[in-house]
Amino acid sequence: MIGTTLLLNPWLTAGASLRIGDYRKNVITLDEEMTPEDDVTRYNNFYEFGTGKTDPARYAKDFNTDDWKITVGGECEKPGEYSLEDLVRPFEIEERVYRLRCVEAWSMVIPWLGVPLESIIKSLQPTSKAKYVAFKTLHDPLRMPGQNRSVLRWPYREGLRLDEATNPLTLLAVGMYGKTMPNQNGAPVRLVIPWKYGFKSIKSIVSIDFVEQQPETTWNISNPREYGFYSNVNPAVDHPRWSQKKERRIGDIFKRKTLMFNGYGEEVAHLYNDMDLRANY
Ligand SMILES: Nc1nc2c(c(=O)[nH]1)N[C@H]1C(S)=C(S)[C@@H](COP(=O)(O)O)O[C@H]1N2
Ligand SMILES: [Mo]
Repeated sequence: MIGTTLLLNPWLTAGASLRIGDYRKNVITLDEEMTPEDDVTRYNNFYEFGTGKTDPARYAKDFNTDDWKITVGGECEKPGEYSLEDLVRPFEIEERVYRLRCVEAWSMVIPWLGVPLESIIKSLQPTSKAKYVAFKTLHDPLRMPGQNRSVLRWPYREGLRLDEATNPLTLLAVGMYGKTMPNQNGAPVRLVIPWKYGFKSIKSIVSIDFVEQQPETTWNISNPREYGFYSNVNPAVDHPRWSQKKERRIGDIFKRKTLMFNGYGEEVAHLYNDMDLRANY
């Protein structure tokens, strides 16, 4: 038994913000300055821990993510309850530097650590009926005090079309800046979908479901006119209450132009060839 224990990758269950030893460095990089780690871990959106930008860092401090489980269900050949390690361990952890563009018109550049979601999905063997993938965040008001208020309908839910979920850019992230995921950034495991507004990148995931119909998503339910299912970064489609043409990179003084698909058009524009991106916002 001791032998088996030693073979386990110790970092995933050992608590947040520990150094990760084995990962492939710089698999995807950017010729833009990285946002300082202090900003990325102190300016957050994570409504489960409060709606203020500094609430998550403060109120998620003692969030315990040991023995994290993910329930996989729906249209796939390998449903079941998995430990995070069992799901992720078969694959090499990659470092990828991506832009993150929040729908609120600020942005960051973050060096994530994670596994392509595509690899995980392949291992779960979706059936031919699977057209979408639905994700849920943990729902536990005792551990997530923000859930005692009904600012959103809990648990936080997100979804992607299967071809978006298996696009090589979509990352199941387990860390950043060479360490495991800080609690306030979505420990121990979250999505990162760099060409979509930040709210699609759901944190602290406890379930993955393969489904036939487009799943309900939290922000879309909360305000369908303001937050669409697709929510691709698009400077040509304004939010009903503000422009999306520009963004403030955290740390900068002047605003910069927002790029179509957040600058990832080469990799993802083909996914939307037949779609009206104004109607399918
Ligand atoms: N479960 C959950 N996931 C979430 C959110 C949230 O409130 N709850 N906020 C989203 C929003 S609006 C953004 S911009 C990003 C912020 O990620 P960061 O705090 O790591 O920068 O997380 C997204 N994922
Ligand atoms: Mo956001």
